[in-house]
Amino acid sequence: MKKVFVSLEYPGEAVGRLAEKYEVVVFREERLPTRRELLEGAAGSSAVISTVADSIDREFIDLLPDLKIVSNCGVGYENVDVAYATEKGVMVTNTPDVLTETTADLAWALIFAVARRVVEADTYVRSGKFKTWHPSLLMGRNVHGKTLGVFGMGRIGSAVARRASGFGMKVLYHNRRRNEVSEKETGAEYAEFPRLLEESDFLVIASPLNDGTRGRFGAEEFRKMKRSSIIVNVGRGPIIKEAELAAALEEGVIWGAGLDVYEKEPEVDPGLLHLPNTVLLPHIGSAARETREDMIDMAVTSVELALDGKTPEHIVNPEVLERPK
Ligand code: 8YV
Repeated sequence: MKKVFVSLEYPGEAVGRLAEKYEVVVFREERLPTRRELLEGAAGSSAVISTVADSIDREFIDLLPDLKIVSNCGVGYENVDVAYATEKGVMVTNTPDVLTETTADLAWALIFAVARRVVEADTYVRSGKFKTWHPSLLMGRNVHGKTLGVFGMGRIGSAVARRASGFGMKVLYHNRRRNEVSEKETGAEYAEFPRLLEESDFLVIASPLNDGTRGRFGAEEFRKMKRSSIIVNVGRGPIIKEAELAAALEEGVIWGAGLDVYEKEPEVDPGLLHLPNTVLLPHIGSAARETREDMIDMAVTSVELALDGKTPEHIVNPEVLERPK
């Protein structure tokens, strides 16, 4: 019987489907597996359902001679050495689309939370400080009518941009390539990177992590942004140089930040932790129950298809099909 390893426990019934046909081993702790637990748990597997936190590297792939598919439960897959997997005839799949709108919603939750100081205000009430109303109490910044900048106009960036029309905002975006479909759909205007920095009131990072985006936002970029601007990151942590962001926020170079992802996740730069003008979330961009169920369902379907000798829909290395295992 073929073995499937699932590196975390997921809500919903999808993983149960696999148990009808395969030996299924699920890492059931409420924490991530250590490297050793990952390698031991996955040993002998034909399929692995992994997350962004599992490093699916050469060592991992070499230890699993029967591996046919790495089904990464998430849209990002920079944790997988895709080139090596391809070389070894291993399919890699991800779970796009189902989490697009959910992650875009969270980007907006961060925009509002930072701009209107929602977390600070909640803490203020809970800690018993709300004794009287005052006109300058917890003043934030308007969102409506401002300029939204989107860095990374893929599925999630476009969904973030689409929401801006309800707030009467102008939308600029920067992307490796122009996205004319999105321009038509959202009214967004393509901007070179310096213009995006200079004109955005809210700058949302929604791009994947790659050589072109790693470390793209640092002290120099923050200095080009408006002092009143707010940066939001729902993409990947290492796109921002976190210590430089903490310094910029501390010194008032920019006004605020909302982060869902971090440079060395789950570590957070200590410089950010005491800043009132930041809202820090534990990578919950796609963490809505329905979405999580859809993600694991998609990841399981990819495994079912691959182990049946078929081609999963969301294969990120289709060239592997030319060199089947
Ligand atoms: C996931 C994400 O929760 O899809 C992604 O790329 O960052 C999140 O939606 C995470 O990747 C789990 O693997």
